[in-house]
Amino acid sequence: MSTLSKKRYTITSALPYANGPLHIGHLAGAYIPGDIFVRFLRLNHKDVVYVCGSDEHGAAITIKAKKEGVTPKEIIDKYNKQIKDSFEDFGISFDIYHRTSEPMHHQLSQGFFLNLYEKGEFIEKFSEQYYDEEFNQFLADRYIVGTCPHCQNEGAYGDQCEKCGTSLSPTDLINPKSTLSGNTPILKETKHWYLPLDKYQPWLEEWLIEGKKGELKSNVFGQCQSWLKSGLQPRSMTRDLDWGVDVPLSEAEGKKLYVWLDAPIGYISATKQWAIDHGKNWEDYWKKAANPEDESTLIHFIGKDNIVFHCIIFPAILHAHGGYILPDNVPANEFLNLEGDKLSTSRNHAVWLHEYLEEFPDKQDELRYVLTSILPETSDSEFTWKDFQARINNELVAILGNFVNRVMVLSHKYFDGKLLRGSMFTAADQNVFEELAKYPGLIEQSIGSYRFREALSHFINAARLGNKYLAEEEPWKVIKNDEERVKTVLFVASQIVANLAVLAQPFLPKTAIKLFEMLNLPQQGWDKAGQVDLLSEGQQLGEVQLLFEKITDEQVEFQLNKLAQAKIDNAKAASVAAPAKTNVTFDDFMKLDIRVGTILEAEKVAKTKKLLKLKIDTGIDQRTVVSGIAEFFAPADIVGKQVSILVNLEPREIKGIMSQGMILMAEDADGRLDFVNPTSAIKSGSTVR
Ligand code: B3M
Ligand code: ZN
Repeated sequence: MSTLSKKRYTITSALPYANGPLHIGHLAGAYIPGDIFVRFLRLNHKDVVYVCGSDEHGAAITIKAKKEGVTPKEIIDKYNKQIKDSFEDFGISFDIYHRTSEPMHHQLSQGFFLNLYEKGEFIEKFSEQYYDEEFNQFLADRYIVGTCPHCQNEGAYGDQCEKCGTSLSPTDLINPKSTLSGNTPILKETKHWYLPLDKYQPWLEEWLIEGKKGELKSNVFGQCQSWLKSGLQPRSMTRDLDWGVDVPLSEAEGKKLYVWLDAPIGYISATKQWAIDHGKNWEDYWKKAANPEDESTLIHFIGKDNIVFHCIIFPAILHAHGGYILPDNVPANEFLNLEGDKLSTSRNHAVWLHEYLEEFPDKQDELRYVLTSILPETSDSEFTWKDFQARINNELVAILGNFVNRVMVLSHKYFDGKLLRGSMFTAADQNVFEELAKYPGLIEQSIGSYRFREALSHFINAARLGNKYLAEEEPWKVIKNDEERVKTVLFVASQIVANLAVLAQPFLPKTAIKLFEMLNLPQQGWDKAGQVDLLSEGQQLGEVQLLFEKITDEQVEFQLNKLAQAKIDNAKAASVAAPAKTNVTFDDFMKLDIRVGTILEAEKVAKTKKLLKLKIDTGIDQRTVVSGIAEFFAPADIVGKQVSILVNLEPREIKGIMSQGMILMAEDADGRLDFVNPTSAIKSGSTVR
């Protein structure tokens, strides 16, 4: 049975962490695809609930709160509102936007935990976990970073490497560091409750690998396959944290549920709240039914970094609990890049939705259009402002906008906006109707297989068809000698506009509304798409409205400058001096014997890029020092220069040369070096204190 032929749907888009504003990468990942899909289902009169909400727990929130010096509650309230507004502005049509901080969600998550606990599903285990002694805190998830053992990414988190997508445990990290203090953590014992994913592995293989082969997108299937291949491990479902859902066991006081246990349950609690608000039964959308035909079809729209949680961990939880439906599909997108670089919140390399709306008010559909046409469906893709301009100017303005505008303006000019049938349809008219009738099916097929870029290109091709028809029929010329024919041409062209209004609805909701208004036609469902009698003879068209405007070079320039400025600001911020190291005693300092020396000889160390071999007069003796300054100083330029040299550093062998001491260098944040030396000549061997 095709994905689109079911009767009921439960559609989710990933719950964004309420710890910062949204950018275009979010929209392109989980929200535009989800929204197009849902709008399409609604147009087909399906019983559908589309849920989302803020993910308000976990280290993502507490770390941000600490950074801003406010409480986690202040963070979630602030960003929940901002995120919710952005979604609304861009027409992401959730039936409910919930919050995981709601008491109802806490209860439901605790209920899930207790259900599994009482069935004896968890493994209870004392184990050694990383602990930050300075902050008196266990370090899980985003509180700990280190090198990923799979891809060597140095910024992998304690629960996941966002670069290769692998799910990790803190103890998997190479060279772990606390993100609180930057220190290397110690190990300390603590008790946690583990979900035995290894136990569910055979079931997962059957359900996911055998059951969904050919159904899951290949990027999703591939990731799942490789995790299962490397063997699943038990995963802790509890954390030592002070923010989150309490573990509902008296012996677990002070512990919280793992955020990735409670967050997906957020989809269910959101549905529950929506059902309460709308007199529905939430179980219809989540529970198995006696007759599988009656069960809802569950689809999760997410970004690729969330695949493991939606394809493996959450299904395992639902399976262990029992009674729940499982995801039918998880059409995850890859990542969107921006102007040749990864989108980055911390480096402010992003197009923020709230800023876009200030700079381009009323251009929400334009951004939806551009992002849909570059969705990272099968591999990473890239947003550039030049491309944004080109797609809007050459497609939305030149094709869709131009066609609609000509039809409307000519109809008003020649016939006061009244639709008249005129003479008989010609072969060209029949032909264009036949062509037009193909598009709804094409779009449906693309949407049903989660190929939204392709679906959008069918839509714009339908507009192209209209443009071509008009260009060939040339009503502005024909009007001079055959008014009846012009009536017919504009009648046919208006039917095309009406079809475009129907077809635009999943992609460009605001534009679709404008089109219906211009036609004086109520909104139509998908069953009307492809029909060529949506408008009847005598129909009075509404007023001409401007659909799209060109994006100017100045606007592009402005955006590019803004990104360039962010780069500069970022570099400046990065060059702020590192905080002082911990204090040392005066006695410790006095142990260092630093002297003024003079460089007598300098030469490059063979086969190295950075090293110079220096002969230095220390006043005490003449000695050899190997120093990593070759990238900044040519040997010939530094002979005779005075330097500060630590003379009682233990000799070390570097590239086969015994280095006796170390010369002191000043180094800036960009790694540039300079000597630390007296401003006037002073006798070699003078002490530096
Ligand atoms: N909050 C993670 C993310 O934004 C996350 C998704 C939860 S979906 C249940 O990447
Ligand atoms: Zn990795």
